[in-house]
Amino acid sequence: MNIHEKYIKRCIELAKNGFGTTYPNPIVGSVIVYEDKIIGEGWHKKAGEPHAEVNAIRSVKDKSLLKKATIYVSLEPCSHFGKTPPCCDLIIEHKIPNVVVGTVDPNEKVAGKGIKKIIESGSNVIVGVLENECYELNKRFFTFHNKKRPYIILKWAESHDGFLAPEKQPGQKRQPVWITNPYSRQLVHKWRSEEQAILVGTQTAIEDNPKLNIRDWSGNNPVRIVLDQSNRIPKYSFIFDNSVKTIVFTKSETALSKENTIFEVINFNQNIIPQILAVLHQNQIQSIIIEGGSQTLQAFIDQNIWDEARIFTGKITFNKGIKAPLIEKKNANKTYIQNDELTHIRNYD
Ligand code: AOF
Ligand code: ZN
Repeated sequence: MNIHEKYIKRCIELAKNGFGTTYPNPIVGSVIVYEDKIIGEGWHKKAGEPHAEVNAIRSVKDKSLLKKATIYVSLEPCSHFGKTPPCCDLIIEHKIPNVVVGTVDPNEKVAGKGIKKIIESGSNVIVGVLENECYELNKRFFTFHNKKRPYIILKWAESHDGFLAPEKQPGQKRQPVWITNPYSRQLVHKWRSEEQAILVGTQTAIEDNPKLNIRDWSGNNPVRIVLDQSNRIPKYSFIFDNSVKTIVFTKSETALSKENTIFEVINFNQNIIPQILAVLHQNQIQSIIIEGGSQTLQAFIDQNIWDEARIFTGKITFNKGIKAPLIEKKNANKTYIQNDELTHIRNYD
């Protein structure tokens, strides 16, 4: 690891302090170095509040050292007047001669303009130090700006023999059978708290009557998203209890939105995934966790529109039932939560 990587790594560590509180902004960290010593540090804490560079510059006691220092930032210094003034102007104002940037800002309002302005002021700029790590740090923000859709996480739990649920007895309602242990289930609630939306298909909404909230963790409930082409989900379902913002995708023009429950009409005769993602993008939703069922998950996999899959495999076997989605397990990484196997797959396509 070279010296620049060492300090960008520190920026990444600092940035992580902002995880969960900066939305819709990215998490960003910054350090200021003089003679191989850190003389200032900062990170972006909350949207509307100062950016990482501002906090780092403010933390430097002897401001005269800035003229001889290097500022490291995990993301390109901004060039626009947003909720706060441009960071590139502040760097130029303090005459900081060296700037090292992790990665370019994908936000169209910035996208290289901050770097350009600093170079034009006469400072040295290095871009792309630990670039992949800096990208991964804000994978939701980057996907949202670059692909104009939320970052998509697929999640499911399957039995040891590859089923999502056992076969239903004729004439009976499907009884829920837990595949994972309580620790894995709590982890799923933590995951829900980390994303802006959660989506399930019609079948899952009808058969499981899920609440899709974060009972076993603290934090924000994600926006609930449900597909209900022909308004088949019973109106007394938890999904319609108005307790959390909910978006229902339907084909019916007659459905009426109310309070927290918004009906969005889309064309079910065409591919619905791009239409759903466009609405989510308009709603500034930067990430979504898709929790089933099999058909919905498979549709995203088949169209290769997903970024990450998190698959639990339990010890239980069902012999027959609803088949788990089929996914290619490349770039997979396995961990264990007691006896549950957890496979993480990252899709870089
Ligand atoms: C930086 N440093 O720490 C962050 C940046 O509305 P504003 O003024 O907060 O600007 C938000 C945008 O600024 C955000 O979309 C992203 O492009 C950039 N975030 N830039 O120089 C930071 N958080
Ligand atoms: Zn800024």
